[in-house]
Amino acid sequence: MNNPMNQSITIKIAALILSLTILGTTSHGEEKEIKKGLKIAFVPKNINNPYNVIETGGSMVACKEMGVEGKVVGPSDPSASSQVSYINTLITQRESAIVLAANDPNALIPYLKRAMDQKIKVVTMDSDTAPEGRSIFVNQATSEGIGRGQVQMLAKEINNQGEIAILSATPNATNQNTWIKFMQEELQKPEYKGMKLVKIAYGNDEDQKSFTETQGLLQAYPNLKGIISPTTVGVAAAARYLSTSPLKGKVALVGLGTPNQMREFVKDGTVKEFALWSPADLGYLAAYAAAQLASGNIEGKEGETFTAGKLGSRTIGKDGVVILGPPTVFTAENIDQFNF
Ligand code: RAM
Repeated sequence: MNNPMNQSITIKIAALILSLTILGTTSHGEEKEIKKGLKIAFVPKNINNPYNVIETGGSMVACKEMGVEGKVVGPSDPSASSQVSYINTLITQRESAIVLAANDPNALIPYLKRAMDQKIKVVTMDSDTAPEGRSIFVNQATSEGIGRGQVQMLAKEINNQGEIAILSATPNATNQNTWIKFMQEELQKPEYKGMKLVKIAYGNDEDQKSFTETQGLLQAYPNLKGIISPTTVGVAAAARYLSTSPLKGKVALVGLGTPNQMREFVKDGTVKEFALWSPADLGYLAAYAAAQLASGNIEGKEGETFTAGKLGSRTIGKDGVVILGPPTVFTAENIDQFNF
């Protein structure tokens, strides 16, 4: 029984079983550790848009869960030139990662490349740069689905007939411009031949400018039947304008809005439906992606997977894109179930 030879065989078998178990778990993608001492900075398009506050709020929740030191910095106007000085400062502060909602697809690339050259990981969320400016883009949903979905929503309300306009955010916003491209493609379909896009206006994600632009659209195009506003700031301002105008209920308005900003306009009949994803979950997912990159667990390559706390496992797609999930459509029936 106490034969030392037997004992050594038993120990070797035990070690073998243990190593097989560890290998087994690894090949099934166990939760890889987040490095200690990471510092991640979040730079939204601008800091005074309620959408961005909710989004980066989600990022901070994720940082807390992971034991990461997170902070939010950024300009008050959604322009790329205003984001530059924040990026430069974050490079000097030697952050582990920068998570950015880009106000322009190209203008920030030299600065982001400088960050990446200095081993700072770069992730975009909400609004992308060209792929060479970052390792991962955390997209809210497929851009194609968002863009085409907006046209389909409006078409339903106006029976596929009439002049329509788009009230966008800033002229250079990567996300809105990508969605608009897919809206224009969707409008080429034969079933929409009775709909005509007469104007794309820009409210610059400023409440007052979006309000005035809505007024301008309605005055310039008296036959306008519908507006698509794929920005939470724009759609809320357009709804506020329409809600006190004689055109309330006559000109349809759809878009991407937060339930809390849109609730009163759904209740008073100005707006029938609009869509959005959870901005907090978007910020949360981007924080996990950045921390996993900065921990060396992923590189941003297609097919890699990583875990993102309560959102579970995510796979990186083509061009380093990670998708949050399909948006929710809000109507009078379900809006009170949401509070953000
Ligand atoms: C605004 C911003 C943001 C966009 C949402 C839908 O808050 O432009 O980038 O994703 O709208």
